[in-house]
Amino acid sequence: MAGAEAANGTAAAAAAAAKPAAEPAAAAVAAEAKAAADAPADAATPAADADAPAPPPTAAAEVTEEDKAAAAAARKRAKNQRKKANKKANAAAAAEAAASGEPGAAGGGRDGAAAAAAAGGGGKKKKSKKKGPPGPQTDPPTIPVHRYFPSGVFPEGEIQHYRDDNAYRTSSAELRERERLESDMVNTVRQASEVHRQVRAYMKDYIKPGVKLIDMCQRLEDANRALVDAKGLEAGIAFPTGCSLNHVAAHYTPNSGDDTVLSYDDVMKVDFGTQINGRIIDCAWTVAFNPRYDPLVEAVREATNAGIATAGIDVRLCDVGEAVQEVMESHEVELDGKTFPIKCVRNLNGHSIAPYQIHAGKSVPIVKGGEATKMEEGEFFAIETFGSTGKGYVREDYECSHYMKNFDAGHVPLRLPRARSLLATIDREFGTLAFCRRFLDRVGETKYLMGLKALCDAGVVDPYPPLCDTRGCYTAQFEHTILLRPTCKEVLSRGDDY
Ligand SMILES: [Co+2]
Repeated sequence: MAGAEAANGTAAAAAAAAKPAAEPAAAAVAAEAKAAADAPADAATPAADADAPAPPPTAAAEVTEEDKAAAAAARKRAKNQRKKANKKANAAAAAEAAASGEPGAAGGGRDGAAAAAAAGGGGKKKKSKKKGPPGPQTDPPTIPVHRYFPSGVFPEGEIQHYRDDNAYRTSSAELRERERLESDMVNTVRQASEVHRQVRAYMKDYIKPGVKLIDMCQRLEDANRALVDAKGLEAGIAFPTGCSLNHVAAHYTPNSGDDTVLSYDDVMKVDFGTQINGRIIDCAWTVAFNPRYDPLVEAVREATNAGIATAGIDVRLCDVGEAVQEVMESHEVELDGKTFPIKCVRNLNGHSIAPYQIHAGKSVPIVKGGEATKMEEGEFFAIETFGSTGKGYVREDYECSHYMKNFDAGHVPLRLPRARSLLATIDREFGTLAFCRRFLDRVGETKYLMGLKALCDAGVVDPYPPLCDTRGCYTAQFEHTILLRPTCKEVLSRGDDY
């Protein structure tokens, strides 16, 4: 999820003005949608001290080679399983098209081998029993990731060592001891990371031109819930699935009735989150089928990695921004015979993360000239960068889908009964985590737009409308969640994909 520059009153006004032309034909009443856009979009990101409910420290858990191997094997099994399922589906479709009745799904020896490999790991295990190792992952996924880690220890992310004045941290026994106190919490967030990796691996086989975005989001969210073993606010989706297209950089997810279909020439940012005990993994990548966008996508991937490489304890936020911009703007992309410089989207940024708080107060700029505030030991950051062929500046536009309770809003008296009951639902289902209209639909809320508007007007809930650069341009994003451990920087959400 993107951090947008705070206090953007002008953007809200512009969005409201641009509204009528821009409304997608959703079920929403135009007046209600406009009202939502009129609500204060002022992102007063408070510096909240967020050491909320951390689990008590217990024995330190170490990731063994065995655990890593188990994780790799589980991923491989899942991949084989997906490949096999896809082949079967393709073969079945082909057979159907030929109307010959010949299934032809037996395929070659390779298919058989894949099937054997997929089944092999599990042997004759039954997944009906809670005990014992599970069989291969199903398609769609239904077996929680933790069942593949019977030790309860989840794989470490990518480790990057601190440099210069902080190089001593790598081998400090004292700091290592301090780290052990947090090992349960870190293991929890690693579990969320593993879920994120497996959800995206599953979705990468599914996301194709022609898919309806609302179906894609549904599938991704179902997979996320199943793999994390969702349970109320204890474990589940951390925020709505962003699938912003082209000049829309962030905060778009379909509302009900939105029939947008992904096309071969779209550039889509898939931004989704997983949380366990409020520990959020916020991680995103860019999907583009047409290879003409490769230079744009690569520029942003490199820029995000430059930001990650620069981040560290005592590093000034402005220095991360400068490093990102340096890399991003060393790239260009040619589209339709015209060369575009790739610009950083200067009013989008990364952000610190705290328990149940996606934007915890510190912004990580992606251009130079930002704040000199320093990153600190123990902090989580979402390092995310956005590149654009447009102006490199976003404003709010289109119908709003994303909302979130204001983390610092205390008790606010509400007169409207519908607002009060909606707030009760929000408190129960999402707490201070971000949600979207589809999530309200799914928990049985109907005709909630007026109540939602009242909550926004009262400042209890903030709307987060889509953030858009100029029409006709393309934007890309990559994002990872990192932890500044005492002895090293851990890129929690790193996978073999990005
Ligand atoms: Co984010």
